[in-house]
Amino acid sequence: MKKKIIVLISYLALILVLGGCNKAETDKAKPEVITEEINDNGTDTKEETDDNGTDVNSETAAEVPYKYVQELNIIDDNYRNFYEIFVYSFYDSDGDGIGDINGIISKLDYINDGDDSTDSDLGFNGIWLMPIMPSTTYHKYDVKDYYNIDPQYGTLEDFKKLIKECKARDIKLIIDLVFNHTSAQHPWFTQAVNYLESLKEGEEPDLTVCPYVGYYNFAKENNGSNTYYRAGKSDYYYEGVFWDQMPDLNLGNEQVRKEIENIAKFWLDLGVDGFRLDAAKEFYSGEKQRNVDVLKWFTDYVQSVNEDAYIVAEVWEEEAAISTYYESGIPSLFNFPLSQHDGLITSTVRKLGTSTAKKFAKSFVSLYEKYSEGNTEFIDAPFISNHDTTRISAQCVNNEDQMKMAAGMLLTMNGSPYVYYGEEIGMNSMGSKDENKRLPMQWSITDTTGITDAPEAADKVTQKFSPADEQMKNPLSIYNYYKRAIRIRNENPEIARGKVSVIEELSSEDICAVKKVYEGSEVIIIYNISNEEKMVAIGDAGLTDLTIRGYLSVDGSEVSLADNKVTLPKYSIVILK
Ligand SMILES: [Ca+2]
Ligand SMILES: [Ca+2]
Repeated sequence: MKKKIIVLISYLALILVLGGCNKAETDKAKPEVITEEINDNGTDTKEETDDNGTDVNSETAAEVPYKYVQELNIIDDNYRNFYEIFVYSFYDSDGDGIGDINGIISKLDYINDGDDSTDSDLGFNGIWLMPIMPSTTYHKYDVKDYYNIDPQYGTLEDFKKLIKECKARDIKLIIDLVFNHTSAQHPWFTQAVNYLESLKEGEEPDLTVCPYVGYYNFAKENNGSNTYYRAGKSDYYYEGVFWDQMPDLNLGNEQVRKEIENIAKFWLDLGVDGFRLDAAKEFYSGEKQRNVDVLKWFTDYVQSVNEDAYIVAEVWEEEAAISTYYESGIPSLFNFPLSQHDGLITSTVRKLGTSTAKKFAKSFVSLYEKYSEGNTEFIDAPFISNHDTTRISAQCVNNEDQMKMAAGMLLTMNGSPYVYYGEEIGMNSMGSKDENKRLPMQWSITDTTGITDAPEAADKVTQKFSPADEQMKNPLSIYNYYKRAIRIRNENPEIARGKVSVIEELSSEDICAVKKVYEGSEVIIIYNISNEEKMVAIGDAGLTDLTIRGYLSVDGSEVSLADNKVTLPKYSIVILK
């Protein structure tokens, strides 16, 4: 029996529940938590909106058979499964409404508890923290001090504890490092502007008196550019590609490079495993080769400190440009062509345009070939969504089957996939406003402990899918889909590291079949990217004597293999070996 509960926590009620946690913050937009209908297993029954015909109930949920759990086979290298955390919205440990470092520590067991004998975590073995350094904004991409933790998030002592806890779980921890620009309140910038303001008419700046003038891109003319702003009351303008409060650093200045090296060394010495570099395309806007040179210098420096350090950069570009950036020797670049609503994964799942399953395989193999031209050792960094994009729920218009399928495709890609916090429970974003893509992690509706306030400018966004605590109890939830997908990845190192080829004779509009070979070991991955059951005669491709290593299905249906024929339920993925 389904017991339907209408849970509606209004703005006012939420404030009542949170009690004294928010004192001066009552003007902040709170996420309106509305879960339309929840049965006693926590499954969103979605009576009117379910266009998939999924009949999910606790009876079937409790009996989902799965007999393919394998031993974990995790290799200690830079092929990882990363979880991207926006600290502000993740978990609040001290009741001030803002997520913090101690909040992450208290939720590490959710990400990876470091104990293979239990099955209570998601299994991520990498974490990317969005910026944690002192800043003027909620998102903290404008850094005021590169050697500390923003007081909203905690202290360096808290951060050292987080590093220790991550190491105990074999989680690699990388942090966002923003050096295209600083905050306009960084002392380098304020000193430079003060100095320029002090110059007499016609007097030229003397870098031996104020070296910080050389740290930024000051000019006497703005040349009609809309990225140059007047520097205080001085006669000078400065470059701020993103915002007037984010002055761009002059990365050609040797002193600036030395500062950045010192900053990187500081964090590496604390124990971080590497960095995510923000806005690498804007180091020198429009000058690709100079940006490649910056990445090469930074990568060489970081790996001279720690040869195993890992770096991934944001280069929001198409495949040819990304390939060129790989010439820097940087280990990873985000695979933007796969991402977002019109990217390769979501457009294939939704069959947008001329997308087919076969083209999906051919396209990602061709992406890998292109990236290899830049660096044969590249580690792809696939993702579907991040803090700058719409969430997968929006990309798939809340179609749960397609959201799961997209996740399954991501988590069977080569390289180090990145999952943005909350995607594992299908969190919703709304529109293009950034704050609405960075909403509080929905841990629970009934227990508000640790749930953060929304960023101030966020709108009320209805969360369509159940919160984490409910989904964890439901074997057919999005959460449990992610968990199994990551588990399969952690069981089969070929998935991340194997040399890929498309099995053309088995691939079609709805079916995609690939082979991955890693150190002589071969797996076959077959995807049914359609809403119907499909039978694939693998014998037609000469594939015999294979067994099922694991599979993913969206509704608990089993994948079966008999007489060299695989039966794949709608939107399912099987790994054969
Ligand atoms: Ca807090
Ligand atoms: Ca720049």
